[in-house]
Amino acid sequence: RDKRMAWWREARFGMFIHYGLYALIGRNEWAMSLENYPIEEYEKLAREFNPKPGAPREWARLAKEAGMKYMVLTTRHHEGFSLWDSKVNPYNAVQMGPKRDIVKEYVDACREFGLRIGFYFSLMDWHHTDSWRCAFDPDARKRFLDYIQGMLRELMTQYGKIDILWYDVPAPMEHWEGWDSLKMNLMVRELQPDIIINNRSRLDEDFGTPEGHITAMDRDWEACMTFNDISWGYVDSNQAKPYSYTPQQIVKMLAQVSHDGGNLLLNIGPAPDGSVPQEAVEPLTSVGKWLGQNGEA
Ligand code: FUL
Repeated sequence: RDKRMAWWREARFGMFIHYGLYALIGRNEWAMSLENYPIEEYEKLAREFNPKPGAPREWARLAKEAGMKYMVLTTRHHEGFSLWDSKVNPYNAVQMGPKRDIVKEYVDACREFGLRIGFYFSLMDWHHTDSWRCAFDPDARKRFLDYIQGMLRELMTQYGKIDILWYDVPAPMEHWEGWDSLKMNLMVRELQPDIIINNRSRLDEDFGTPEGHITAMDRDWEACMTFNDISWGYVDSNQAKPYSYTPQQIVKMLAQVSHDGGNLLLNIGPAPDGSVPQEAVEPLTSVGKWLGQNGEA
């Protein structure tokens, strides 16, 4: 473990990107659930989803400028829409919407800018028909796990070397055995021997993930924080007030994680066309300059 964790323990600073159909709603990445969207209604968003060419390069360039060392992209959030070319999940960005593999564009951009590559992957899925039934119906559970493991296999084989797997929200099964996480993560490590896995598959694996607060843990840990306070997805300023951090606040968070031995994964929610909101661009650019001047970038 020490060997695979070495780069990560020195990295300190990464960019989290929450990008999906919820960007088009502009309120919260939980909108589908919070606002009770019927599935067919929500699916219509996929038709309008159209990131501008080169958007992932913009994210990577900004991350590099800010002094970040790695990125983690929501390859599929709770809404269930896959940003990659998936055979297992036809609800994806190659078959619908932009007809482009956004994960591939993202991976290429990370490599171009010399950033380590992380995949966020939600276990909970509001779109799949078995997603709740799987908690009590063994047949549904089998179908759902095949679906989850099939998608993971695609992500772990279609894009070359991947550095981080960032699971999220293991609902509805309440125990790792329900998810068959031991087998699932063994498969992941077989396909990606050096990958680092977080603690959200109901198994502890490589690092802890305090969310929305910076609290040291007595193990490897990474605090994730977001520009929009309670939202991780894009917040449209006509609907709600986007919240920003000042460069000073970011530097302070970085000092705190460095002091307490953790990492900071700072989140941006790109706009519907994939561009980074100004509220994030300005402070991140200043932080990069500040770090550069202090010889750390
Ligand atoms: C949470 C999710 O439910 C949020 O939408 C977000 O992705 C955050 C990082 O993790 O648990």
